Amino acid sequence: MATRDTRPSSASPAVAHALGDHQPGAGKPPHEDNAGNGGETHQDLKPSAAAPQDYLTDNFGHRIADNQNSLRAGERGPTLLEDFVLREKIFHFDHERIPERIVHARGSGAHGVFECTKAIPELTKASIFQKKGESCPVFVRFSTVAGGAGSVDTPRDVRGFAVKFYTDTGNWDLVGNNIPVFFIQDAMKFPDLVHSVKMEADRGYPQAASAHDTFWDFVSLMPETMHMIMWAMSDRAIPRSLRMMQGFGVHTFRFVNASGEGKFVKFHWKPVLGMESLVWDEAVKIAGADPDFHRRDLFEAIAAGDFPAWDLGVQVFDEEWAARQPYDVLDATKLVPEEDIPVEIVGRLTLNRNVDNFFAETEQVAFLPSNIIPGIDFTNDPLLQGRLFSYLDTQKSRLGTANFHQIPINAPKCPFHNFQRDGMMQTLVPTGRANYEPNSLAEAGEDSGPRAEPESGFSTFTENAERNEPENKLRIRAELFADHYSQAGLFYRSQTESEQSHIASAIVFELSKVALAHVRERVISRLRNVDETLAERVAAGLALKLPKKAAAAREPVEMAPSDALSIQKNALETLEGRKVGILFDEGSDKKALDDLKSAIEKSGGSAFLVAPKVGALKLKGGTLEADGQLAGSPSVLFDAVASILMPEAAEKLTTQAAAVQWFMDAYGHCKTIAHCPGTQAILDKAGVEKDDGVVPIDEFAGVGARRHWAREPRIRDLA
Ligand code: HDD
Repeated sequence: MATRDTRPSSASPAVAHALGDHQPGAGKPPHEDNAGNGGETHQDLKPSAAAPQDYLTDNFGHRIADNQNSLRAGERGPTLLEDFVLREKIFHFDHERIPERIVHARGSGAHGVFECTKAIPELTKASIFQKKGESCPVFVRFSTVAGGAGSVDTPRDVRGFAVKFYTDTGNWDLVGNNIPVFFIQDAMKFPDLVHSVKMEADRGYPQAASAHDTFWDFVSLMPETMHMIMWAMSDRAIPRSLRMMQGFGVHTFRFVNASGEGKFVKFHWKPVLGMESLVWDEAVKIAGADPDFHRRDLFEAIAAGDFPAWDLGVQVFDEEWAARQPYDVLDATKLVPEEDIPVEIVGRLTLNRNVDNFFAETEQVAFLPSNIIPGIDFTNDPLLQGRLFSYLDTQKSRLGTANFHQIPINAPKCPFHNFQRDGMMQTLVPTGRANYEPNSLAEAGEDSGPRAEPESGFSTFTENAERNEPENKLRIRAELFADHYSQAGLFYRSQTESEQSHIASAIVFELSKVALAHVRERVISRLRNVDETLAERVAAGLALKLPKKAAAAREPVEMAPSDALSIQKNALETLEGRKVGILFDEGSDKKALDDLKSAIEKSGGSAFLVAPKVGALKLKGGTLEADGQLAGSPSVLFDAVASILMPEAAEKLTTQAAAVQWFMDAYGHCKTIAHCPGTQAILDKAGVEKDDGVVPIDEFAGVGARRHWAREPRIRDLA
């Protein structure tokens, strides 16, 4: 088998002589052979003592003598077709890309571990929930939905939250989002939804944005989207970090215990670092300052040993309870309020290892909602049922072969054996003749292969009232699916005043990008069913007259507000996992900087030093190098900012737009600004007014990195 080793090699032209096989002009070091390039391209060669695996080879194991020059007929002649080294290299390069995911193309992944923290054998026989302390490896991929693989990390969008548990009874893929409901109720509408939100078909834009005609046209005609629209227009859709967002299995699934009893279950991921979101203006600026903001944040946190973690919670209920609710639990546009069915924490997910290779792991990972294990089962949610087909199908088109399960990131970590054989890119080498069943080859002393096992094998839950209904074949939705507004209103009314204004403003922003007047109007006419005040705010924000209220297929019902749905009501007062930017310049007090940095680190945060120049600057009490240059480290990249500046330095910085903007943005994004008295000149220039979040350095610890939302109405007009 070919050794694929691409480690960089150390230089020694002498080896080429020893090998004697470089050409043309054997006898001269290869870099002197580079006719026409002034000898500037030089070959990076191994010393003669190098082990065989250190040599560069082609894919069939032939050692390569020259990795710089193609084979040509003479010094200035044409390149020869016989150059198999060149042809193989270019051939492989030409095929490096595989089709990107049709949705969720942009993603970031990491390895980790899931540990059961509370055994629940009475609810499920799933092996990972049988014993406290039981654990299994996991791979998680977070993603945005609408943009292509190279798009930015911070658009307003839903985030995918897909977890692959490699359990001892096979892989379980919980392919969820950071929002507990979905836009549509039936998989039949998925291609339409996705077409509408992606770049418009004729013009090829906008990329990674829902603020355009076709999306809102679809939304305005599909009132079942309204609940998810509330979430997508809320701060949930602009998370500060992948480490600081919740995750949800979305659908109602089933738990089945060892006695065969089934209960409904909904899965929740609760971030240990708490929830945190960006301000819209900040998200837009981050897209320019660091398009990889979330990917970098996740990678760096794991690399630094700050392993992000989530608690796995379950909401469990039975069919009788479900039947009494004013919504249908099989409808993916509905949630079950935590106040009605509390979330019970049963496990913890910790991401503790970055991928070794982005393509091999994050790009090739294939999640399948159909991957479940004994103890967990599907329900008749029509969206889930459609997904069970779609993901298997898409993997074949993306990864090119029915053997995609053999790619290491997709293969289970428990044994797997069956009678499936052959196919493109088959990498397993099964032995023996038994590739069918039943067979009696054992009687001839041969290996007869594996057999089905009714006891521990997966068996579908059957005592299911939903499945015992008359078996008419109907293209129809259940009655309660027609209530499109009650939970949209529940979400809106559960938010703080500040969060409500963010939702209203986001809808105004998106609709202001919609050129079709009738679409704007129709959206507002639907919003009147969600909440009259929201509809009024949006109409006023667009300077439109409030249109007639849209007819509702089913009159909404009043639901008690749920605090669990608000980010701000659940904000943690912590510096943990948060990043503080500290601005300094020549003459700043080094001791004060060191003290501040260590206080931040002691509280679990990280400090990032910013200065106009990154090289060693002379400070009072020593020299210091910055982590980032001011122009490349805008304050949008930090959760809070601090500055320690001499008055002269601050005065000088008042002429630097990057410095003024640094404070202006931190203030505008409602962040804590801790400063020394010397900074005042630049604060004045940036229009920073004193408030709860603008504090002297020594009060920083008490205020931390939380946002100061009360400041916002003074800074911008919100709808
Ligand atoms: Fe989906 C990818 C989540 C409905 C069809 N979906 C995909 C990913 C996530 C979700 C997180 C990315 C997985 C990864 O990181 O590789 N999708 C959801 C959720 C849904 C949902 C939470 C509703 C509750 N999806 C949904 C429907 C269909 C699809 C109704 C089709 C009928 N989804 C796909 C897909 C993708 C996908 C086209 C693209 C790439 C892939 O599957 O592997 O098959």
